[in-house]
Amino acid sequence: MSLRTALQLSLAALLAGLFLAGAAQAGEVEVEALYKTRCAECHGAGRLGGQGPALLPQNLKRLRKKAALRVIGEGAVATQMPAFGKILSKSEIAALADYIYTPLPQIPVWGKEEIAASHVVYRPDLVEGDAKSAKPVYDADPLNVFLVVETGDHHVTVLDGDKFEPIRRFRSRFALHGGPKYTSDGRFVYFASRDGWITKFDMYKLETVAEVRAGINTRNAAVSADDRYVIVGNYLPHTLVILKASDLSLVKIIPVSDGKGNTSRVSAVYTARPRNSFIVALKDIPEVWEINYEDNPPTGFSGWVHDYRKESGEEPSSERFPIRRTKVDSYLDDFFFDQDYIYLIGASRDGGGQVINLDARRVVAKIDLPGLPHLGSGITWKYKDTTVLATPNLRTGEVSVIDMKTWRTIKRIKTLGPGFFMRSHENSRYAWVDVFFGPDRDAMHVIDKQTLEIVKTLRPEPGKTAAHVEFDRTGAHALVSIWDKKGALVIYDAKTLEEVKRLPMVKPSGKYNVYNKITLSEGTSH
Ligand code: DHE
Repeated sequence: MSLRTALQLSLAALLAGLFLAGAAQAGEVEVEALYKTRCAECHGAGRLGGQGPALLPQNLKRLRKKAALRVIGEGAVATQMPAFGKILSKSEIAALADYIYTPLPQIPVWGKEEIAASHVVYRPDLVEGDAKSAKPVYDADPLNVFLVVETGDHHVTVLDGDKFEPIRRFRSRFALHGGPKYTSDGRFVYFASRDGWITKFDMYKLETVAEVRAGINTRNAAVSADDRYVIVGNYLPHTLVILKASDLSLVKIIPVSDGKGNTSRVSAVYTARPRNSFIVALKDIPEVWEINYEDNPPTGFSGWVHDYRKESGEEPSSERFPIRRTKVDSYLDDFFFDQDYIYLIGASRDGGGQVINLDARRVVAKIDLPGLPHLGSGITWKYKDTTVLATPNLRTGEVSVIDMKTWRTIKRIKTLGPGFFMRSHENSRYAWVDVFFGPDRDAMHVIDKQTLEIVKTLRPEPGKTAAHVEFDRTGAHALVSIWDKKGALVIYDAKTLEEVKRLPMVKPSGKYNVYNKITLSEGTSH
């Protein structure tokens, strides 16, 4: 364990101790007993989740305590969460809220047995996919279908991308986060929830095939280029979990450690198709990992040594999934690849960007990136005789445009506030960026990719956050989310920038077009 982690844990333990001592002195509620009778059935005896979400500070980070008090008192709409306001006193509700924001004394175990016990195959007949001649159960072009994740009531809408009509709407796991990941032909898709659930869904039959809980607090998941494996990166516990993509059974758990006793959360894991590998950024160890998933990993390739297990003295259970570790200048929170997957462009929490050559295994350039760039939603396009990378910024109201030959910032486009998501399409002259934070969060900027100027600022629904754009297959339409419980999906003509259609939706967060994702369009996230 690193010194920083140790200090954090001791501080957390101290605070937890102070809280418990205070509560005991006040002789108020027996909060553990209260939790057991009122909450454990759905949220798990150990607060690790069950039918309801996990109630740990790490999983609740995005729910303010005030909102938690309200949910306990009033219940949550469109969920099984009942209202306890009439059964429990105000102090009991407050004690429960404090309790669920108190860290557990130690990182809970989520290993082989727990993962296997959570594994369910609902449709064994669909595990391998059925006949190659299989057809979707709907008429729409399966490659121009969108999945729209509606986080307001934890549902997903399958949307016809030609007619912009919903085909099916189904309940998802609680709090999906990150982009769902399609197999290379778009037939299946994998969702990851913040609570660690991975769901495999059949895009033709519109049925859930299998589910497994791969972690307690998960970052994201990726699918191998050969469609054989799904990898899951966790915050809790500090692991990477490799699953068989067909039925989601467990293949391997990789503890994330530097071999010297320091463990780390996973910032994110992505698939690097041309490299037949997964790339992993770590939050607490300044390293990038590359994990090869071929049956016969390249041998004459210098550095393809499973040095983590060698250093840690652990016996390798098999030589599959060798790890190649690259030291980086600081912890990576967020990153982005060039289209050839040779360079990784990373941003760290202390600011600035670094370019890592994945073949040379070293940092080759620094990038001038102020604030907190959100490289995860960076995009690229051809500009004059070069290719540029553009990224919004979570802290400052600007989009940085970087020349990928020289790694110099060639323009900082001022926006009305910090942005979260940026999008374009090969066939569109525009790039779209939201203004996610501040008084102008209902605004959406449209940038001309050749003049690098904002040409229009749309306000799809004044007063409500407009965020996250995705184009249809041909780039003719851009779909914008109105990020509100009484929200909508607003479809624009991508050339005239006029609204074409509006569909009511419940806080639609991201939307993901099958074709753009499986062809790794330069205008979208991968
Ligand atoms: Fe995300 C993607 C990290 C907060 C909505 N977000 C991602 C990815 C990462 C990430 C690493 C890429 C995963 C992938 O697609 O495989 N997100 C983080 C954070 O570190 C951060 C800032 C803090 C946290 O709570 O984890 C964060 N993210 C949020 C939100 O608060 C958002 C706005 C609402 C929510 O649902 O949680 C949010 N993140 C999203 C969305 C994507 C995403 C919609 C997928 C974007 C895409 O188009 O691919």
